[in-house]
Amino acid sequence: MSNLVHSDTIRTLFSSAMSDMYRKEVPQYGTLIDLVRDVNEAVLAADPALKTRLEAADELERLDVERHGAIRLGTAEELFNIRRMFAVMGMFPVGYYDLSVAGLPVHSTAFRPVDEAALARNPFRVFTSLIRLELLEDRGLAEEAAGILAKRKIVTDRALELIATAEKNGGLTEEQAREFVAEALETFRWHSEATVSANTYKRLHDAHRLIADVVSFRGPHINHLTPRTLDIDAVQKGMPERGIAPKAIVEGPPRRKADILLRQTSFKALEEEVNFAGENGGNQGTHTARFGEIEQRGIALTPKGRALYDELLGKTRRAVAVGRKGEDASSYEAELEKQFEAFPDEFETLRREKLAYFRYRVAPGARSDKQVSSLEDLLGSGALIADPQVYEDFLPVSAAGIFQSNLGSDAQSNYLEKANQAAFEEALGAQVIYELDLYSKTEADSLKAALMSLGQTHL
Ligand code: OOG
Ligand code: NI
Repeated sequence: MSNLVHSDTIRTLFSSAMSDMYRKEVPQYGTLIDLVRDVNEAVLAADPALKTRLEAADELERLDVERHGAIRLGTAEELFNIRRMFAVMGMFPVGYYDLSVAGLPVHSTAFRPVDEAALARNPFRVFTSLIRLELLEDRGLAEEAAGILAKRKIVTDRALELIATAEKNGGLTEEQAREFVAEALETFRWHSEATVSANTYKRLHDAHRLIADVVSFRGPHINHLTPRTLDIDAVQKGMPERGIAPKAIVEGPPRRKADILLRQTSFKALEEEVNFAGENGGNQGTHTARFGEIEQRGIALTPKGRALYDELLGKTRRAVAVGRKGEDASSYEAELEKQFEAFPDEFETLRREKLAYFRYRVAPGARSDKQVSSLEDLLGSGALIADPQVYEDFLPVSAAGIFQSNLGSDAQSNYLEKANQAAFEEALGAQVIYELDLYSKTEADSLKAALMSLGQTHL
């Protein structure tokens, strides 16, 4: 069927519809987008070499559309249907994140495009968490919560029909795609009408704020959208000047010359008016869930690089813990910088030491002449270029920090892990893709193609 639109097109329609909706729902998000645009423009103007590199690697165009969002789901069935919904938009579950390490009763994946062309067109991702009622101590409350969740339907009937159509026909027509996006948006909309009474809300909230956030509403409201910046420290600094209160520290690695993985910061959740269910039209209250976040993405690390990252971050966190109100934030930052002196800060070294993933390409105009004896010779001669591969995924410790700060605390804590990937995949109805396989395949394939076109297949 040639009249089907590409899933990338549906994702782009959807991500821009989400952005418009969120801007209306959370005006501070619009302010943040403006700040990020100003910072990105200033960075590119001050660093023409970076601009050239991003342009050559096809990174510049997607910078403005780059966003991720997050939702929290209540049941296995919800996760199952959300997976089917995202598949229509070319987004698949990548990675398993165990947030119980931070004492949070959720585990998560990220729905995102996986192939290179799709990522280059629009990398929109949604960090998706499933609540784990089995980790609640109060079994009675857990059962009550499960009962409330069993009654709601988060995907509209029409969206379910269109999902089935897409599954059957391998896609949607343009008209169907537009209707699908409008229907899908309904799932992520904020509802100020709670489905529970103020009293039930309070009991859920006392058990865990996350539980109240997931269980008390009709659907999994999108809780943030995140633009990508080229200088997160400038955005962190610029937020208070525009009336936005950032969390105490930037999560992830410290500021470096050669950016690695992911750095993230957020502004605190808004207090929103809620109408609780009950007699006489219920009663008013408030709920805090929705916030804004900014990310700066660096190079993806190999298992060896990731092990070094985890080790240095662990050392930092054992040495200094940021308090609830952000106490000790500056000693934490100083410690982080000190620990990460052990992480090479040149892309060249990261490549030689196999700490990070690259994508290879032939230099414009490079010819295949005589055979060379090593890859280093080809790179040295300038015929072959290694571009850093952007890390497209998330980090569990950072994600926990973002969660915490929006649950009202900057406190850092470490708990025992209770990962259960098998249960998560059972609910999902599919296996999650192991993220590092994607980067290593891109590296291997790009190298093979470049060597082929340079006539150096013996390497
Ligand atoms: C998700 C928090 C994690 C990220 O970017 O790591 C996150 C949530 O609060 O639901 O968004
Ligand atoms: Ni996020």
